[in-house]
Amino acid sequence: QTTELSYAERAKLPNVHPLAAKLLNIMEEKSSNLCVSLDLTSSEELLQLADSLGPLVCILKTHVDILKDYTADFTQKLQALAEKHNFLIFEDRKFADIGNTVKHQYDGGVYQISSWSHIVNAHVVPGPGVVQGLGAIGKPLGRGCLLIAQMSSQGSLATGEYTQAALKMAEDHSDFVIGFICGSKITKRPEFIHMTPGVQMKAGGDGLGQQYTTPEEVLCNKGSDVIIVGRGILEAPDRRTAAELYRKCGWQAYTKRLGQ
Ligand code: 5IU
Repeated sequence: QTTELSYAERAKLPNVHPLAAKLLNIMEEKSSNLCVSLDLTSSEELLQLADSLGPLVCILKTHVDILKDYTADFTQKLQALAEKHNFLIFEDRKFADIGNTVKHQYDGGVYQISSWSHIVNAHVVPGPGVVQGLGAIGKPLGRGCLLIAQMSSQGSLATGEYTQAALKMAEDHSDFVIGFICGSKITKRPEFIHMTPGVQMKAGGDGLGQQYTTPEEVLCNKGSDVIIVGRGILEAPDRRTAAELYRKCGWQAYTKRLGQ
């Protein structure tokens, strides 16, 4: 019988990445393992919702390239909200090129992602160069990266040996990689954080390959740490009420897992 560590205990582990520790402490403080995915096309709407849902979430996930009206002012304001409500920003950029190219994509271009996003993610298909390239930019800034070990979509090729290769890449670069996007826990090492998209109150799909699992299933049975919820909140009649329901459900499932 191994006893499961709490988020707070994991934050204190000697080998934990400082950003992972920060996230684990935020989760404990706010009683939230909810990452909201604000897949919206209007900056104003996104910022208003970030202000309203901020107190309920540990992470706010963006797709900055779907905004129709992006300006640098948007990221300034989002950073201010992250400070105000104590959440981390995760730009779901899914880098997937050679090291030299992802360096430019992370640091430069229109969005200058490294300057405002605490967390980014990457596909492991290019091999370790992708993490090394991103790390060259992100490490000096104290940023962290999630490796995509599995995907929530139907027919995903990220399975089996591919998933194991993602784990190995994370272990080899634990000074920058803080965890995984995955459907279920892939390593017992408590320093790594597992985050799972494709979460709604009812299992099912969206007709375009997305597959949904419930918060209880993801946190209790699959052993993941963070639920990522988009349309389950965005398409609810009252988004704040829905977010609070996901937060509460997620926290209850986590405490159940701890056996409390
Ligand atoms: N997302 C997934 N599955 C994945 C990965 C990312 O759904 O495997 I990697 C993103 C896509 C979207 C959000 O931004 O997470 C889920 O949104 P919905 O909860 O609306 O399906």
